[in-house]
Amino acid sequence: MPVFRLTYFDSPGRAEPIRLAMFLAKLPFEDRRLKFPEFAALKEQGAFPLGAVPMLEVDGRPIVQTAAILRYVARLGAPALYPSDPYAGLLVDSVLETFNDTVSHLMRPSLFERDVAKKIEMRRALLDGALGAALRYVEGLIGDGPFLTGAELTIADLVLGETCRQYKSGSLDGLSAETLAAYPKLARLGEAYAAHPGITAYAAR
Ligand SMILES: N[C@@H](CCC(=O)N[C@@H](CS)C(=O)NCC(=O)O)C(=O)O
Repeated sequence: MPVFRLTYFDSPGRAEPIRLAMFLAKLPFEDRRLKFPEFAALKEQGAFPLGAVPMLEVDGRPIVQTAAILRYVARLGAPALYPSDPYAGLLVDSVLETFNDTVSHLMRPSLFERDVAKKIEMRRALLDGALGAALRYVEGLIGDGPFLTGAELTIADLVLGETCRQYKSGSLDGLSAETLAAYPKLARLGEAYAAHPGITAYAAR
């Protein structure tokens, strides 16, 4: 097995689904968590191929792009995390792109807004617009549940489950359990995710 080092900030963000997937896949890895000044200094030195993290070093070779890393981890150690059925795989990939690309870009300005009232207003506008559309889209993709493609947890559920957890935690002003209530399949997925034995084992480690 290669030697793995995952580099990210000391926060969940894009890295948490990767940390979870590696835990579920039983792949030992160094969980390197940088404070922002350390990240900035390393970025300046060219440590990150595209200037961003997460970055997974595989036997020292730096690899980036969250969704690609997630699929690699699933292929390597936890096949159930990525469906063998092509259509189910399409749903998983579409959800990953929706969150890693569309939703991340939408959320970015409000993450940097320091005025809480403005932040909440920005998020209200997002829910009325493009973020609401993204959540409705994902809600429409979820079948009989509890997870995106059925009974098995996939890498897309790690992203969706972490999103639900964040909304419910109150850490994102303007996004809450109440927000999720408008998307009942997503809310139910979030509950099934929080109760999944692999996820509770990760939380208790
Ligand atoms: N397409 C990349 C985007 C990575 C990304 O935007 N990372 C952010 C953190 S979530 C970052 O490193 N930002 C700091 C910077 O760009 O200086 C992925 O999916 O992994």
